[in-house]
Amino acid sequence: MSAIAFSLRGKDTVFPVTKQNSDKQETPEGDTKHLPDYFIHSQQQETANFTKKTLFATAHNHNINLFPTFALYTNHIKQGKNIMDKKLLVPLFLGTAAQYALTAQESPNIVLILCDDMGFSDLGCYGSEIQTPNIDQLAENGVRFSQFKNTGRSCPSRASLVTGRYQHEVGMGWMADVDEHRPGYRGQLNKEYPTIAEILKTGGYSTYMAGKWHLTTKGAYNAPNGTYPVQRGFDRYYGCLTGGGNYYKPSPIYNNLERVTELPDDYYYTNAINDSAASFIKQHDPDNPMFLYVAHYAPHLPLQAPEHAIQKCIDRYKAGYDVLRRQRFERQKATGLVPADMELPVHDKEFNGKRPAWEELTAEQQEQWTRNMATYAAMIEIMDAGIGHIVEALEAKGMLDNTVFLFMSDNGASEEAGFLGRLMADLSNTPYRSYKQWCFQGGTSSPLILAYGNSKKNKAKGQICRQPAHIIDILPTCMALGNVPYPENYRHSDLPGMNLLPAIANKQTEPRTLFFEHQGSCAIIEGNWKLVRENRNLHWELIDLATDPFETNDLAKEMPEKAEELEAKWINWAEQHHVFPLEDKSWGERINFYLEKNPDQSGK
Ligand SMILES: [Ca+2]
Repeated sequence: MSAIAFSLRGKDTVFPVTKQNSDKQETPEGDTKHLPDYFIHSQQQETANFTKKTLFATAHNHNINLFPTFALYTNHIKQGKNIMDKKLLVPLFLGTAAQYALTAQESPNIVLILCDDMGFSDLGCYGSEIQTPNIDQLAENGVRFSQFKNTGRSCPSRASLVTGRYQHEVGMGWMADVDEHRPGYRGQLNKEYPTIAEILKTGGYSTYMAGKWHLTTKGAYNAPNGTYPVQRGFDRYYGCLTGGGNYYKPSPIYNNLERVTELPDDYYYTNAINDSAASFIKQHDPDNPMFLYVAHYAPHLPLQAPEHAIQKCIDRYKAGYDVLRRQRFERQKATGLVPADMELPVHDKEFNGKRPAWEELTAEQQEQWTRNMATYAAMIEIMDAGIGHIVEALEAKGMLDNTVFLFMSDNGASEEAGFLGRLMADLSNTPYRSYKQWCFQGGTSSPLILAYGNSKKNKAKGQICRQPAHIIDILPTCMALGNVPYPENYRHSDLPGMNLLPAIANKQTEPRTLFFEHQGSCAIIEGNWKLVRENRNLHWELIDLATDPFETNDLAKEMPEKAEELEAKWINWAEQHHVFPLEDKSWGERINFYLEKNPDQSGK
């Protein structure tokens, strides 16, 4: 089917890409080999020196050995412009929060928290042994989604999150590493489409962002080109334009449009993000509603955490992944996140036909896996603790009762750390198949929690929402929460996503079709049916999600007409969203090819 479809487009040159060889060729987005030069000394040196002195002094005064605190970032942030809009506009908007479970007398503050490469089962409230009490508290006060989907990769998910559109439509069909000068693959956001910050500002919101942006093309990391966070609607920004590559020395870090080139010895990026977010809250004028986007790098590779935090977790991983995976699955069934009558699958397909049992690993492999998994868990627990500080900052400011939190991951857990890494991701993505960057459930499934700070405002407290949701839905949901309509001065008002507030109020949402594509891995979900393929050179698999949510049974040969129907719909979507032509080159070859072809990488 697919071979015919693509040959009609003249795609007769095929470069076979299997999962195995693409693993070797590709490099995760956090790899420092793809980052620009660190420590660019410029006219901002004076600022950097001031910052360093302030950071060291504050750390010393608070007797902190490992982590910078909340206050450390205040001085970073104070150097930025304060352009808060005092006007509070509350335009009419159909389908507002007031109609549904979450109600408020005024536009609520919105805290949108995104983490990076965290699997479906990695939160306590999604079945994990990883201790996430602060996120679990949000889940207890709010609603957990069991069928929330992302795009399977960082840049595309972030593009969809902040624009409410499929990634290719806004120019982020692949990664920020190169501007391919193709409409769907510019490596940054198309300025024709407003961001969530630009939209909410028109409703009187003050807008802040801390963390990983990943929506500016790499060629512009050293020179603001109109696509940096404060150039796309955020009043204030502190964070790294890319993932950062290193939790102790991420790069390139910006404070608004100023490059931050020196960091204290005790710097840890996850804490810097949470502390910056808390600092923005402290400085916020509560006369305006606040939109705060907290974009974590954790628990993306590299595995880096303080030793004491790793040691706190290490004993629980000595049981091995078979026991832990079973325990996670049983908790998911008990909670209602997966059907209670399902059996836990073993995804042998992802291990060349035979996934090893824990007992089959060597003692050295078991020890290494245990250490790696404890480090991964520690990275999530540190993130969770910082989210607790964000909640405390809101409470101290008297803003908590009128704040809505949304928490999610940009894609499923990654198997980029080799064989043992794949066995980690297999646990993280329990019970789903496959990993980050592929369009199977393990790559595109994430927790989604939506909760009011004041649990009394959330009539659906503690419930599981089983209706399908997608990362394109977050923007229209936030618009509905804030009573903010699509700005008249922008084109493209036809948002593809939906407001999720009716779904959490147990109102049945309209049936719809969801689409996926990343590096030739493609999928379409319509009702209970999913058509999915690992890459464009492999056949489509037809899955009945009603009976087989873990994607173990391919029905394509039994139901070819259904498969063809869904494939035709996927092709129609792809043709309308700048997806074609698909690119088969490996990570490095693809970047080099387009760099040579398009010397202008300024993104202007
Ligand atoms: Ca990611």
